[in-house]
Amino acid sequence: MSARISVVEGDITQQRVDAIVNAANSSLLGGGGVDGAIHRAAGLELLAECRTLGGCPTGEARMTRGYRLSARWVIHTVGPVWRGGDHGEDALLASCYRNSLALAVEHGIHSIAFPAISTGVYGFPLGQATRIAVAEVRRFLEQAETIEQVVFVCFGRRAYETYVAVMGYPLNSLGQLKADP
Ligand code: AR6
Repeated sequence: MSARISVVEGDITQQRVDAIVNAANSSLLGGGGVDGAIHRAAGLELLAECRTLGGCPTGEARMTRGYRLSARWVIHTVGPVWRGGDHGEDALLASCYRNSLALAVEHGIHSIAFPAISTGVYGFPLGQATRIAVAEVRRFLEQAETIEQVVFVCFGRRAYETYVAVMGYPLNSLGQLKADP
């Protein structure tokens, strides 16, 4: 099971996978953070296709082509804004992962990369978001045999170390992986 999930530190726009997931807002018309990076790398055709979609509610996902990205597809999902934790944030974040993976299965996607949805501008606490991400992906993969590879792409050392710890990999005193996952 864990052979199908990996954690890397880097930029999601550079991932060589079938689909990358975008942490979008409900307009789907671009923004800052990973959303801005994906739109910049994919080019203006991505925005043009997004305009045809009519937005996306929080917790759901929509798919477009990847245009100038090496990923053929972009799955846009809208994470919850953190409002203290009592506004359904956990369940909404979990549904972002499930709905993104369900779209991937529907479209025959074998490899998919996720950013840490909602943990930037939307303020979701990183540790809690990471536990939800890892649990949902693990659960989904138990019944989705067509997905061969899920990559968690961490932007920066802190996110990387959090994912590695939640995945249960041993780290040495320098915070490096002792062995490949
Ligand atoms: N590759 C991978 N991860 C990245 C990259 C990148 N190139 N750039 C940032 N991250 P955020 P959110 C990480 O703020 O919290 C946008 O304006 C970042 O370090 O991008 O879901 C949208 O339009 C953080 O860990 O998304 C929405 O309005 C994670 O991606 C709003 O932000 C998510 O941070 C969504 O907020």
